[in-house]
Amino acid sequence: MAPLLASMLLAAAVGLSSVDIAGAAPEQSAPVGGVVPGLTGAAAQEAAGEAAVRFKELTPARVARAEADLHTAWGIFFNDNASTGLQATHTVLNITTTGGDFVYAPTALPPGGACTEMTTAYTPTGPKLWAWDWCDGRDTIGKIVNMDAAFLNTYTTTVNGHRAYTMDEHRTSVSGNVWSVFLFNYQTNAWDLFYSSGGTKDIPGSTWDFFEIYTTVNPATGAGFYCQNLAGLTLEASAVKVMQNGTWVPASSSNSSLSSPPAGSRFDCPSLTFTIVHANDDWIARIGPPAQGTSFEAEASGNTRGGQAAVRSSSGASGGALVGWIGNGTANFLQFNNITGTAGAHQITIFYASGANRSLTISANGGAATSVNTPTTGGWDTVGSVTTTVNLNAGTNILRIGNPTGWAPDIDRIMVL
Ligand SMILES: [Ca+2]
Repeated sequence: MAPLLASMLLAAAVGLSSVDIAGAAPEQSAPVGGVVPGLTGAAAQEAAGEAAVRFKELTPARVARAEADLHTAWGIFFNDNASTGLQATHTVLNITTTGGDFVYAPTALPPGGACTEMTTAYTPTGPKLWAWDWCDGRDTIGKIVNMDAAFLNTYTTTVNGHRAYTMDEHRTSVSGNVWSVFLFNYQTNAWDLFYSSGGTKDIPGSTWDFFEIYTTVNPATGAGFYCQNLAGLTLEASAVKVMQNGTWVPASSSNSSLSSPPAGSRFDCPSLTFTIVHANDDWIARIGPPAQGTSFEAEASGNTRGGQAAVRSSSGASGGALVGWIGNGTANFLQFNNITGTAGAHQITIFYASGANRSLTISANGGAATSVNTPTTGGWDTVGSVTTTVNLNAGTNILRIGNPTGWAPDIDRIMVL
């Protein structure tokens, strides 16, 4: 008993210090910070409203009513009930649904007797994140937050081109089976506590449920209302990990199972597609075609590379090359000379590789420079991305990337929308 207890305590203790996520991810050694602001108790129930009622009524009888009011879902089921934690990075969309539809993408209930199921919900009253408490018969929403501007500014960053938050739920005390959920605070670089609960879990199973809907078909379109609400948008969940024997390991076919990606029509949305980017820890749902941008390689011969800035080969980069030695003074810069666009604000996605937390500045046509944080991507040949907005003129534009005070990351390409 003693060695087992010791290993469990060790697992709980290292839960926040052994984090290892590739890409634009939280610091591995980030400390525990403050508490995520949000509603609890009766106010949480009130704020969730019908969204919570529907979720709770997920019973065989309800599913049998599928034709009139469809519920369906798809996700990972973990094999290992001895796990003591679950981590994942989840997209956040600014979506308000119509027609009474709800989309949960995803919900996360770790294996191993976890008390809390984190639910990312798109509802008729906007996007919300809440913690279901399934222990000791509470079966209630323990805490809820609106994923509004304040939330986005604090708890999200750009991961793989999408705005996303990172959660970590793990057992924080073996005694009493206490589980705590943390969100990574990108302002303080600490893990803020979202919710904590203990006791005995009283619902069966555990899952990381990527996409779950309650929808009604809109007669005007023949598809679920949500299908129109999310048209053209992408949901991604990456870096899904479970803690096994005290170590975070990616969700994989050896520790979890799933069926083949279902057809969108099963979800009353024929334009919905599911992609397993990497089994089983990286998933994408997309409704309709992705936004089409124009891509410009950093190493293209028509660009100007000032000072020490130079092309280098990189196996992970688009075109096999990127431009390094940018910044650390204004002389070392990368300049795109032929960016064509329409007048006005354009979304620019910068693809870069960096083995360290850095930043860059970007300016258009000699105008004021905007500073953009570029967190480590986990290596100098690992490409990640950040998205910013730049005002362009009609016709040809010049975009300069630099960093007057420190080194910038190595730039692979930019994509202009
Ligand atoms: Ca490139």
